[in-house]
Amino acid sequence: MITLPALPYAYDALEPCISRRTLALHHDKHHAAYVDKTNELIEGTALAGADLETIIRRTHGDESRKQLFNQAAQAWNHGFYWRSLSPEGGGKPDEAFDTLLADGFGGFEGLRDALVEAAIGHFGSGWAWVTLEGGALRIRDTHDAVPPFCEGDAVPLLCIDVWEHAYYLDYQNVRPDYVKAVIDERLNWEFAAANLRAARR
Ligand code: MN3
Repeated sequence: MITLPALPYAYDALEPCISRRTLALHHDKHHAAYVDKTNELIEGTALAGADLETIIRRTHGDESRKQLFNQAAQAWNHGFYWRSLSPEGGGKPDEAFDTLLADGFGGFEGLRDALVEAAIGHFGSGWAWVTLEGGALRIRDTHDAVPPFCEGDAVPLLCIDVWEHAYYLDYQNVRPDYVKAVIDERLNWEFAAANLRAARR
């Protein structure tokens, strides 16, 4: 049985970047539906009782279980997305990232610009990610529901939901404004630092 994680902040905590209305619908309707459908699909199967990451890894690439993969992956992605944001977010990561940023992107601004470009440039529904791969930082975008750990050894550090439901009420079709507001004012670099420490243990 998969449960819907509570939002780690109040519905209005991310305003004005993300409105109370968007956050309430996104968590209580969209995310909740992915959790509910995952539970329906695993009931009475060998995956009942498995955690989301196990379900995702066991169904990835299996056309006959694509529906379950999509629902479980979206359930996982959204839990990660809520933690990738913070009312006190934005700004720059701490010094744990200095060498990684210098080596991979020539500094924080390089990574920021690459993340903006990936999130804006992704065609259709999907996700933009900051990942750790082979010991280096990388920016990725994935399509529809795919989490980055389904592609090689990518360890996700942060994500941005670029499905229209994440921003349409607040920004209509202007995805770039949503992306820049989230990155510059709400991205939770403390969460990224915790994920980085866990990946290096
Ligand atoms: Mn979403």
